[in-house]
Amino acid sequence: MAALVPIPASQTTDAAASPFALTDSVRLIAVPAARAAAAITAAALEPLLGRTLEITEQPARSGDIVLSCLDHGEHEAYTLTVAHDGVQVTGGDAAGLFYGVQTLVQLVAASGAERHIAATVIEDRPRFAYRGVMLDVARHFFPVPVIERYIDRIAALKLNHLHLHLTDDQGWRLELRAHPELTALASSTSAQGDAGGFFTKDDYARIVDHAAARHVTIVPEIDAPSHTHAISLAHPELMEPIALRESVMNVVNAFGGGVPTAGEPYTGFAVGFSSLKTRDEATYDFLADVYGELAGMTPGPYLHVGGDEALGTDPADFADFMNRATRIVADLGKTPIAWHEAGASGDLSDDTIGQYWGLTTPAEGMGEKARTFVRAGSKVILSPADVIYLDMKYDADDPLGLTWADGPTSVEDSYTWEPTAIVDGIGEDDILGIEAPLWTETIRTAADIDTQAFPRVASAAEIAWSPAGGPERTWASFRTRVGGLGPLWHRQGIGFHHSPEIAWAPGSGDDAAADDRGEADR
Ligand code: TNX
Repeated sequence: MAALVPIPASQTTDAAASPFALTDSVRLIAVPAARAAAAITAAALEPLLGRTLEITEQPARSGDIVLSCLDHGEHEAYTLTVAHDGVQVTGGDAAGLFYGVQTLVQLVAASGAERHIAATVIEDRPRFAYRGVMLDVARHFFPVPVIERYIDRIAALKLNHLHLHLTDDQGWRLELRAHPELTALASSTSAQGDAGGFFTKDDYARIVDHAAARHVTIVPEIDAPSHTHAISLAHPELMEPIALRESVMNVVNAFGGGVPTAGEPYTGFAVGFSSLKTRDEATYDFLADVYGELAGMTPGPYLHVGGDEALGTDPADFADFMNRATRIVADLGKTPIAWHEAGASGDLSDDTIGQYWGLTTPAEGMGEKARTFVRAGSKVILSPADVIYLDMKYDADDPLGLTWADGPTSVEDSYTWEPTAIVDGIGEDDILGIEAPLWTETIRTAADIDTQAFPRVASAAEIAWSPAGGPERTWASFRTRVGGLGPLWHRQGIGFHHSPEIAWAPGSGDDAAADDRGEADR
């Protein structure tokens, strides 16, 4: 059976039936509603086939690939039927067809020199509605083409949300008409003293459109009240004095980057030293402007207000701040998302979604904070840092990445956890989904993103999409199936980490990486 990731909800294969042969006469048949999917199918299949594919509305002939879409079917679900005389992909809706096409691309990629695909019937639908990744463009900035490529690659794994961490101590990365001084004064550097950058409003619109065409929703985050040192470069009057607590100095001593200093860009890794003035109305006027303009630029339902690691903010002030910030967002017609610490605030907008970033075994109090969102009638997104943080090292001696979250995090670690087993009292129906964040303190280039994300982002995709407990939902199966994607990823130019844990198929490239790791004689 071909290697599919994420593994479908159900697949039956008749080993005795003749396979489908992808011959030179294959055409793509698509009704107008399936045109977008047909173009994506053609773009994905043509490099594999080495020729262009005809797309037509003509009645199908034997041997064609037929793409169609139900009028009122199940959101994101699809059926894919492969028989000797043709292939049919039927989406419950346009998103479902898009996912069916991604499955077809994996089947074709695995079809070998003979281009034979075994007869099969796949009926598939996601486990969780929210299947996300986060990219921190504040610690290091990445331009639009890099973001678009990441969107393409995650969408191919049936992930459907990209959370952009747009602001932090190290930079403000989104141009706003109401406050152009933020990007003018606070975007020119990144962590480690690297060059910065920002998205213009046009850039952001391009990202949103590119994502929408691949059924990916952009979730923008303006982190506050801490992680806000960049704001101080443009609006020192909104900021409390820098709080140089012991934990800040420990990070400064371990990683360098200097002591955070008022009026100067920060390029180190310390957290929790900055805070907006939470008792000053000017802060809320500023946030109302920022959220208002951002909401207008963002067609998706969510706006992330941050709320993590406000270590220098008084707890009562933090609570008041989060209560007000989530209400401003809700009043704009958006659903607020906040990191789980905000669960302690007591009077958040009821619809606020909590994002849990503790470990798979919650430390004291963390589970309780996450449960408050559920008690208010809302849901949580799970990002347990010790298994899904893509910025953790794979191995202790990796040049990239951090280790604070019980790292290193092997590919097996990233795969072998169950969302309903993390926080007591947070079960299947309380979980909106899962998200794999990539914080970028040590991640400086597009190639670094590839290395850290692939293959572990495929673990996140399978946990988010595939039903728990299926016969193939095992590490033994996954390490072979992901290995089967190696040649496709290699052809697509993804510089994935050739982890020795994975059974990479021939053609996955970069055998030298295995040699470097002393795996040559395996
Ligand atoms: C914790 S997790 C952070 C980030 C860092 C990350 C590094 C969370 C909500 N905050 O500020 O970048 O660790 O792994």
